[in-house]
Parts: sequence; structure tokens; C-alpha cells
Amino acid sequence: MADLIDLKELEEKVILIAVSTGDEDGTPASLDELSELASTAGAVTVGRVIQNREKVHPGTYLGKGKIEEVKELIWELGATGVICDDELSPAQLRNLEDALDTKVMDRTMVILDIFAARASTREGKIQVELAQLKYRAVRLVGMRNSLSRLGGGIGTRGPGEKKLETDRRLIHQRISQLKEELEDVKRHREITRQQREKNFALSGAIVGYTNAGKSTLLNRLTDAGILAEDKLFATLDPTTRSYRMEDGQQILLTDTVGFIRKLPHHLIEAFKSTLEEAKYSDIILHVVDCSNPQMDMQMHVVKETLKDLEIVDKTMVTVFNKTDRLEGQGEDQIRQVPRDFSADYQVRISARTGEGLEELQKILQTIIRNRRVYLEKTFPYSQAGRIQRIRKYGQLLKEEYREEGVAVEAYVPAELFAGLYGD
Ligand SMILES: Nc1nc2c(ncn2[C@@H]2O[C@H](COP(=O)(O)OP(=O)(O)OP(=O)(O)O)[C@@H](O)[C@H]2O)c(=O)[nH]1
Ligand SMILES: [Mg+2]
Repeated sequence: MADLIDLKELEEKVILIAVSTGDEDGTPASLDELSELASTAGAVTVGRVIQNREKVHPGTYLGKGKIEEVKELIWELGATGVICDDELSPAQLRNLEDALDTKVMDRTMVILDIFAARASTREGKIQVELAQLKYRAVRLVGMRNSLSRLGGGIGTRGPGEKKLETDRRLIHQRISQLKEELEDVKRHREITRQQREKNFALSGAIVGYTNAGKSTLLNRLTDAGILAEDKLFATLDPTTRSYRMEDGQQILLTDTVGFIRKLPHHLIEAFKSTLEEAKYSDIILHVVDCSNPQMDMQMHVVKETLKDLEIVDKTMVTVFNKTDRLEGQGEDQIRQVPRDFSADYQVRISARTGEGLEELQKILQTIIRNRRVYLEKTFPYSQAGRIQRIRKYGQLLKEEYREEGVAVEAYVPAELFAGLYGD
């Protein structure tokens, strides 16, 4: 992940820390993910500590005894910091930093850091900076300690080349300024969306857990040329492409930022305008990596996040991806065909090999057709322009040139239907 690391920076060696509140809460898997996040942000994991507790310690995250243990471990392993698997309160951050006498980070900080390095468009950068500033505004005390101690590393990176503010008054000024800029961008987006609606094209948003294969799918369907990588959060900015199907109909598909468990609240807030693409789309394509052992948890996280974003009552298509990885895993696995009965449609595909894409296309065609109106009419030759519109926005099934005009059978968008009658 060399692209994220400034080589001159001191390599951070971190110990991951989590509190497990039950046997089945998936803490080890969550730490695996945190370790991947840390490495994406340029830190090496040198140790892990899980404390079993009824709940997180309100003052110090871990209990007293465990803190002593971690302190020794830091010394033994030569760690330069610790990362907690939950978002810490300002007090927890400060207290833990005092107790451990080392740099303390949390999951949110790491995710924000990755987003900061990845943001490339104006909108993406504004959104990330806003989320970072809101996170920092209440944590300046603890953070300043870590800043002076390390002078770089996770938690200090801003989007692009920008260094983050450390003055509270300036932070609040900057937050208002960014909010205004974001409004600007939003207005622009609104206009584009309205123009799109005039085109009568249906739209679909591709959502899903990070690394599920969303960008790979859009690339496969539309030659979008989006960067798809085996990395967390490879995509931040939405890309929209028109997908023309074999029957000539088209649908606008948008690739979106991936979700993850414990997605920082500030990020969801900040990325709302990006995720609005999903809110205003007609169809949600939920891409699931069905080769991932954590599949069920990941699907749950995506569904909950969609609920948080008030993205409900959409036509849902669950797309189980990476089926190529399931093959050769033996009889036992094959019997466990992934299913999602809460979705309107489900399909199993491999965006890599192309398997199942025809079925996905059929599903999309069915959805489009269900939203269209059947039309059977003979247009006089003077109204040839209307047939053009049907061809462009609908699906022309039959076109027969007769003496009195052109006899047409077609499926057309309901919005277009009325305009096709009359003189
Ligand atoms: N084996 C296999 N790998 C796949 C398939 N689809 C995607 N991948 C791989 O999975 C990794 C992630 O793919 P992306 O398309 O970047 O995933 P994403 O959902 O866009 O991820 P983010 O943008 O990070 O949220 C890449 O290494 C892809 O090559 C598939 O059908 N089979
Ligand atoms: Mg992507």
C-alpha cells in the first residue's frame, strides 16, 4: 500500500485493542479487519489484545489491569501506538493516552485517514475534511499530545496536501466554510439529477460492503474504467455510467463508496450527499462477497446503513458476487447456496468470470418493464418524431409501415405515455 505512505514518515507499529462483550460478537474478525485498515493507512500490526468485559470502560476503554498488560506489551514489542476497535470518547482518548504514555488512535481515526488519502474529487475532499474536523474539534487535547510526540502518522493527514488545523476557533470557521462549499456542490448535483430524470432512464445504485466487487461489476457491465483493487475503500467518489442492455434499453448505474462495520458517524453524515445517489435511484444493487466468511455480518451492516440513510422502499436486488471462489470448495459448501429472501430479486454472479451476468441483465430488464406501460398504436407519418422518442426512451417491440401510418407496439416509461397521444 505504498501509495498511502509517505516514506519519510516514521513507520507506525501498532497494537490493536478491543473489548469483547460476548462470545459471539465477532471481535476477532473485527480485529482482522482493523489490522487491514491499519495496514492500508501505513501501520504495521505487532500485537493484539482483547479484553472480555461486560461493557467498554467509560473512562479508559480498557480496565485497569488490562492497561498494565498493554503497557508492558508496548515496551516488549516496541510499539509506537495503539488502535482501539471502537470510537473513543474525548475523555477515554485522553485518559488512555496518559495511562499508556503512547499514541492512542481509534478505528474512526484510521478510517478517516484512509478516506483522506483516497479522496480525489472536490466533493470527496470537502466531505472527508469536514468529517475529520468534526471528529477533531472535540478531541484537541488528547490529539495535541500525540501530534507533538510523533509529528506525523495516522490521524494527522488531511485530504490532499492539506495539513489539518489544530486551533479550535479556526476549526469551527473552516467547518462553516466547508459546509457552504458542500451546499454548492449539492446544488450542482441536484441539477444533473433533474436533467437525468428528464431522460426517463431508470437508475440503479451499486452498494455493498467494502471490497465486495462493486467497481469490478460496474466496469464489467459498462467499461467504466474505475479503479478496482483488493483494498478497503478503493472507491470514494460515485461514478455513473449508462448500461445498455441487449434489448436496447438502458439503465444508469452508479458505483458508490463501500460500507464497513462501525462506519464513523461523521463520515456517514459527511458522505450523505454522495450517498444520495442511492437515495434517488430506483433500484438498489446490493453486491455481496459470498466467498467471505463474514458475509452475513457484512450484509447486515449494509442493510442497517441503508436504513440509517433512510434508503428504504427501493427495488432491491441482492447480487452474490465472487461465486468463482466457491467452486472447488467441496460438496458441503455447494449445499449452502447463499440466499436473501428479504430482497425482491437475487442472483449469483462472478464479476470476474462473467458468470451470472445474463441473469442479472434479465432481472434488470424485468424491473424496467414492470415500471413501463404497454402501448399499441398507429402513428400517422407526420408523427415520426414520437417513434424516435419511443426508440430512445422505451423499448420498441414492433414497427410496421402501413398505408395509414406506422403501427407500433412498445413499452414506454409512464411519464412519456401521455405525451404520445393527442395531435
Ligand atoms: N475472485 C473474484 N474476485 C473478485 C470478483 N469481483 C471482484 N473481485 C476482486 O475483489 C477486489 C475488490 O473489488 P472492487 O471492485 O474494488 O470492490 P469494491 O466493492 O468496489 O470495493 P471498495 O471500492 O473498496 O468499497 C478486487 O481485487 C477484485 O478483483 C469476483 O467475481 N471473483
Ligand atoms: Mg470500489
